[in-house]
Amino acid sequence: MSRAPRSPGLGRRTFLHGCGAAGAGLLLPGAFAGCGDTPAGAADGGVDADDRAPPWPVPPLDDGEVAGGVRVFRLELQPGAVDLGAGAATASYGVNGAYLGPTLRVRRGERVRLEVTNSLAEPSTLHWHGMAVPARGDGGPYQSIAAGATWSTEFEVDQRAMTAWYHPHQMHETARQVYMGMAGLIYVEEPTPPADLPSTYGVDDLPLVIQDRRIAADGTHPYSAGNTPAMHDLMAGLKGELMLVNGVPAARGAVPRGLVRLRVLNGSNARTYHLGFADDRSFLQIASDGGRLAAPLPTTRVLLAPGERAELLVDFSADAAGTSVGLRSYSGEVYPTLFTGMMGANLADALDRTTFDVATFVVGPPPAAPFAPPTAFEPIVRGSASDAARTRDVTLSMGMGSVFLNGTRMTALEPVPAAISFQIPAGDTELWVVTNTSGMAHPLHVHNQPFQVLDLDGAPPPPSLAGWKDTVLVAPGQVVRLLISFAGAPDTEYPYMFHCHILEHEDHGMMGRFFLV
Ligand SMILES: [Cu+2]
Repeated sequence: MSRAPRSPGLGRRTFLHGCGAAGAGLLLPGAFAGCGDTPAGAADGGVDADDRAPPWPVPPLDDGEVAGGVRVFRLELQPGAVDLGAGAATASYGVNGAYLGPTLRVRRGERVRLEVTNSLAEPSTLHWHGMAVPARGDGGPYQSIAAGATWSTEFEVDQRAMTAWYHPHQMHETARQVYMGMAGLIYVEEPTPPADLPSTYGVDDLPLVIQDRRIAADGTHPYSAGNTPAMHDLMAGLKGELMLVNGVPAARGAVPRGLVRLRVLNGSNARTYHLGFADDRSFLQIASDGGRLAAPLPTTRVLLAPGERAELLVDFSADAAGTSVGLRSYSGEVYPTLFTGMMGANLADALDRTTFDVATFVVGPPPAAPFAPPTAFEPIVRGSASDAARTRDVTLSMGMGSVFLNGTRMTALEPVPAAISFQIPAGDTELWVVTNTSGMAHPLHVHNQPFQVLDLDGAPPPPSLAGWKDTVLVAPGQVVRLLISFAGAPDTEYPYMFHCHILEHEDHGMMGRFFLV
């Protein structure tokens, strides 16, 4: 197993913190690359010079190894133990480490092979969320990897620059396996990095994998061995009050006193975040799930449901060195639209109704070469309903202590009810009318190709939803129409999946499949 290269963001103080935990027999998630060496790049970005803040904790960056014209990544699913702040060991799963996994960097136009070795004592998978891949290489529930086995997929990267991610998609076990810690980011880049955006990993291009956890004083959680989440947690989706960013509780780290690019993934099982800064500063949203927006969007909030990503540009140049800037979720502001009626009120928790802290940025010295905020991107050609060859209805509902998709559930790989097993001619464009009749919001994710949100309750999407998406939050009572061009090769043997990305709902069968034929 090749070691992922160290990222420049893992500097001296992170490793000291991690080493202390490792000395006690635990691996701290921030200490992915182990202890002992200080990366040469740590001082280059200037972020390590501030004595009051450690570098921003990031997963290691993995560029794979190029052999025979193919960029090969070797990923191992493995058990571990982490201290998530309880002061006790939490049994975990990770990818090439104890918790989470490396950030994989791939480039448009190149061939990539992903080799996944399952060193767990149970079957699992890795799904490439947001990646356009052949159905048999999608890493969904039909590509289960037995304990001890190695599975691989090879494909050409043929999509825009964007931020994707990977996580297990094992039938009925996704929520638990992700909760245990298996997830990581995939950076899809153009062949040459963009000159107009900060893109030095771990310095001014920072991943933020946001997860909430419910960890007891003894380090256990509702998915620990021997535990089963309560029915209420399965219905609401398991939420907790401990915020992790990149696997680190109360994440805090330095950023350069300039323009910083944040690649934010909501990697939580069930919680939706309404992110903004404690001082309500404006920032630019530059990308949604599927890549750049049509133009940088000035805003003070970004709503992220489980599975969704956003890229943000935050300007710290006007902040004095040493200033702490909090990242928060203003969840209470969106509570009335995400939870309605008696059912919604019952499925929300205290954090869903309030504002809470997620992470803290500490402003360090200015960068050597400052970036100017971009003012324009390439336009996005918007499709229309008349582009669709046909219309399909997808109804998300809850009742009788369960979740439903088109009135039924996918409870096994076979047989699958016809209402949630679609045959779609490859190359066709379809209009999906997604209706949520329940009292809580559901993020619908469609595998493989991105889609456009045509409208929400008949109104055109706000700019944050007008770019390319692969996961869309559908509010209670809302009707969201999606325009999806099903690119990819026909395969009548292996399907792609679409499902609610509240992982407990997915595991309960709020999921369907489609074949490209
Ligand atoms: Cu759901």
